Amino acid sequence: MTPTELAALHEAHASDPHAFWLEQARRLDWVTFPERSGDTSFTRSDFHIRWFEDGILNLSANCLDRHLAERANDTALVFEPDEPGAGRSVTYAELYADTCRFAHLLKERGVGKGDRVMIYMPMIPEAAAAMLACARIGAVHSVVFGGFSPESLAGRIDDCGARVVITADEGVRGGKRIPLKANVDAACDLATGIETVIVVTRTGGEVTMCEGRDLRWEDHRDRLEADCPAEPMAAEDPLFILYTSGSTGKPKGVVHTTGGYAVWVATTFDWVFEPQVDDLFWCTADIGWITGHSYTLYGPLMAGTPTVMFDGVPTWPDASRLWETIDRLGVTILYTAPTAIRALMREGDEPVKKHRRESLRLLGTVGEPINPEAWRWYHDVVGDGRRAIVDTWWQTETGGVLMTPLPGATSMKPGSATRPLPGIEPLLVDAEGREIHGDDVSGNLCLRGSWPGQMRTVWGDPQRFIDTYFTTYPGLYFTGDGCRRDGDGDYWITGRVDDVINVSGHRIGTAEVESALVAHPLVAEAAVVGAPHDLKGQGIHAFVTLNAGEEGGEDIVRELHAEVRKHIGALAIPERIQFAPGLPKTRSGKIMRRILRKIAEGQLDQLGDTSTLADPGVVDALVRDR
Ligand code: 6R9
Repeated sequence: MTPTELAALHEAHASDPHAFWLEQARRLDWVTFPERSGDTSFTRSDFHIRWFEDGILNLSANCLDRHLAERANDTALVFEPDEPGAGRSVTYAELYADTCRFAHLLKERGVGKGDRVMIYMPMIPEAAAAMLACARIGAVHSVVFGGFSPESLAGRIDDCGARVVITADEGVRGGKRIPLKANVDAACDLATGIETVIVVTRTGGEVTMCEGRDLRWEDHRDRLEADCPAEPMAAEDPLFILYTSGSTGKPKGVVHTTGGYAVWVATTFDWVFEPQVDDLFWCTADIGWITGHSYTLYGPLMAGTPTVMFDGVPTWPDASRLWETIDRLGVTILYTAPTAIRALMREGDEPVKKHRRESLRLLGTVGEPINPEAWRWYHDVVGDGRRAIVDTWWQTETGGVLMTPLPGATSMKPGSATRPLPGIEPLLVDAEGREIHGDDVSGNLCLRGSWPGQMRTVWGDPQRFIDTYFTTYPGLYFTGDGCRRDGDGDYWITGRVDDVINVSGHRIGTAEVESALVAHPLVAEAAVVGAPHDLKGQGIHAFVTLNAGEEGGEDIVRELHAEVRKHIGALAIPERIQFAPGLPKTRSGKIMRRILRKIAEGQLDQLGDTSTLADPGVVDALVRDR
């Protein structure tokens, strides 16, 4: 984009937002084009967020049907499995056919508009078809990352009342098998109401099939009709639920609706990546996360840009996996996470340099702040110093990118997401909720107004949505992120300011880890904080107080790891478990995480005022045992 084009977009939004948003909506195929754009109010008495409310459309038709006339046999997605080079391409016609077959199978099992369907799958083409099939018939998909435990899956099933799970026999990552179907079986024992489990064959590994409940995709695929009409959906009909960790309690079901989400993803995909005819787009995010929804799947499919579905890890079989794959497939845009960049940077330049990466034209990063050192390596070594980097800041809640430099229009700064996209109004506020004006300032990042991709509610708990995001600073959406605006007016996200830890770009709630730890019978109390980690960005540091008379040791550490793996998943296992005789508390009994954070960070000279503690002595013990 040129600076003039970007300025024109900002100007168009400022002068007539209604026309601006309807203009963006024209990117999609609508059954009925909307006359309304945004209608939002964040007041307690009349809270609502609606976009393109009178519009009617179907997202799966926008991803598939619209391409069939002219390019049915073009590549829609490229499956790149764990085993390098063992993948295949899937055309729009093929993806359309499988989507329709899945849609019929779901309908046969009684799934209709508004019903929730869980998807617990590896990154295989059938997962894309399953998601698109839900969208096609108006069912609400809820994808759960394969790294989450059966108990986590069960909690999500119960929360949204799903009756169907789509899974695979096993996943394969980094040469290791993941027992997805067995996990689903365990989840079904814990949850209520699952009537159907559809199992796709990935490895052919042995699984138990439960008569009447489970069916094999391959046993039905060929008999199912490869055509299925797309259900006309109101723009505000829910499209999906994606669970994400917050600062309190169990994960919340973030609800995105059809029209606004689709418009925002299509718009941002176009602005940020400027797709071109010969592009092959590779976003390494799993469909279990929002980035996988918006930019591995929906964004590129809507745009007609072939997209890579990668079912592996960047460091397997070796550190040149990404670069070897880029050369073999001819990838033009790579969109990945800082944690992957740091892990690969550690392996040196040689694994990168031995591949040419000629096809690459643009690099992107997402998920956590990127440290300038990693940014420079990404730019200089991976990008040979000549490819732009889009450092895209956004959240599960925002549906798509909100801040990023735009190649050609914004100058890049290593570590800064720079500027908001047109239509997005960030502001910084202080602890008292006052807006901080001017430049070279820091505060909590909020957003004024709304944009089409904004989440609509928390599934089953609309009050929690309002309480979590709109009460800290009334009238504003609070992101949970801290942020600096530098002297040039560019934004630098400094990380979460709430009790969310960003481990390798994955959001983990401290409350969830704490409740997993205290589930162990010997644990009296636990407090969990984030601490800087070279590769993961943040690691989890857990302070655990055992019951009186119990002594911490390796055995208990192992048991606590198992506890976290059971309740959440291996991704939430603490980096460090520190046994503590007591936790620092105020006289009213509140744990002072500020102090624990400083101890975990090793900033022992910055513990601040400890005089208000009920027992200042506990801090000395924590510092000593650190
Ligand atoms: C898309 C996604 C959201 C949180 C967000 C922030 C962090 C994401 C970032 C970034 C700095 C970036 N984050 N992108 N921080 N620079 N470019 O990651 O969604 O999983 O919901 O995480 O990730 O802290 O609040 P989600």
